Amino acid sequence: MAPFDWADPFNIDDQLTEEERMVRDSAHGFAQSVLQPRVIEAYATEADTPELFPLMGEAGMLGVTIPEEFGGSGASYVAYGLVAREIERVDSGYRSMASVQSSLVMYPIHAYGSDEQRRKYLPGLASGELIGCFGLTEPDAGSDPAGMRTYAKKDGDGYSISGAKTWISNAPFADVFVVWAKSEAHGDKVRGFVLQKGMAGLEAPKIGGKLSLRASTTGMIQMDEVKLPAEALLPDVEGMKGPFGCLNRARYGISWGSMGAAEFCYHAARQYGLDRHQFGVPLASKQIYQLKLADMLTEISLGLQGSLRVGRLMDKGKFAPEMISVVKRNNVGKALDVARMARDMHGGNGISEEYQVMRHMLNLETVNTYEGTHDVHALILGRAITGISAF
Ligand code: TGC
Ligand code: FAD
Repeated sequence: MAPFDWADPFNIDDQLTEEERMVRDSAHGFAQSVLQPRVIEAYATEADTPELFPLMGEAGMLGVTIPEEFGGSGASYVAYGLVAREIERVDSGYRSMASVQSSLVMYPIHAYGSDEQRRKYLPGLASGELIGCFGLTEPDAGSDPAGMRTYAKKDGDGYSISGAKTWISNAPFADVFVVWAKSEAHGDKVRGFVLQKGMAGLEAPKIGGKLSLRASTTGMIQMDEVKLPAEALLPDVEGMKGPFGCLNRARYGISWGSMGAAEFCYHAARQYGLDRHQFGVPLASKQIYQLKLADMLTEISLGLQGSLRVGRLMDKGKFAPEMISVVKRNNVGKALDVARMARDMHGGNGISEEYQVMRHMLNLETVNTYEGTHDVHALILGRAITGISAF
């Protein structure tokens, strides 16, 4: 018989390689020493913190799966998931900053870009010297990104791109913009373009007043006849499978990250219940309190085990996107339930910034919506189960 660990019920630790444990421990150290001391203030003030990118880069948090020759760590998708989990244990917004950079900017440049584009952008993005953003969503095209209006006209040897993207993480301070548009030169098929800060006609205003994910900066990308050279096109992908291929990676990372946020809330609720006395005994001695902790432990163990399985399949190149829909949808939904329970179990203190559970709860509302809403992932699965598309 093995001992039971309330903090690692299925012994995930035992299922990791030595390298993955090292990556996890170093991500944990970085997140707790660099991110945790800043987050309460950054969230309260909706601060812009581009200075975190070089710190993340130096700590190896960016481009975990990108080969070392381009500045990445050349590590596994499981290692990438472990990094997301440790960063999101602190805040979903910080994980967003990192996962957009790694999965939505570095991945497409590596997978679909020319060798010249890889050499030009990837080392700077890996070190955090350059900051990237990913423009897919538009004011009138969210869950249905194929309805995008952003259009790249032919312009000499290059392109002239116009349109608006909204709800774009990192955009207001980004140097590199991966933008998806319908392209006249390619029969109006969707293509990816790499834009750079400072191009004439390109603006990226901030969206203020968010009540969720306040430690991550979000903005629009406004493009008014931005002239692009031919080399701005990502040459190796055409159609919606381009952006969706990036989303697969980011959604997978979110499945781990959301479990990190849930673990924070579970651990906090456990400790609070042991410390706080009512009716002359610790709250943790009450059956209802223990039931909630048992539900949290169960969902977190199952969620982590599911993500680990999907990560191992990704590392073997044997995953289906629907598998990612299962873990993104389930883990974020369960993390939101765990965070709401933890908020309740803290009583009045649960609404205070000091106890942090309400910040996680509010963040997870965004995480449940972005990268495919909870219901859109149900429809992706419904289509796979029935063969009928209900979008
Ligand atoms: P559909 O007809 O199903 O497919 C069109 C083409 O795309 C291919 N494809 C995929 N390829 C790779 N991976 C996937 N997951 C794929 N899903 C589809 C498909 O094979 C087909 O290829 P081809 O060669 O035959 O043309 O596409 P649809 O337009 O009907 O889409 C349906 C739906 C609902 C699944 C899709 O539109 C969807 O996923 N909507 C959600 C939108 C979304 O997730 N947006 C995210 C924006 S980015 C973001 O939120 C960043 S948040 C910051 C952070 O991550 O921290
Ligand atoms: P809608 O698509 O309008 O959905 C509204 C509601 O309708 C949802 O409940 C949805 O589930 C439901 N719905 C939609 N279609 C159907 C259907 N067919 N059947 C049943 N119900 C349906 N995007 C980027 O491109 N890059 C980013 O970096 C990025 N970062 C983001 C950061 C933040 C903080 C936020 C909030 C969003 C971000 N997004 C980003 C956008 C995000 O991906 C979209 O918000 C998301 O895809 C949902 O689109 P929408 O907001 O237009 O909602």
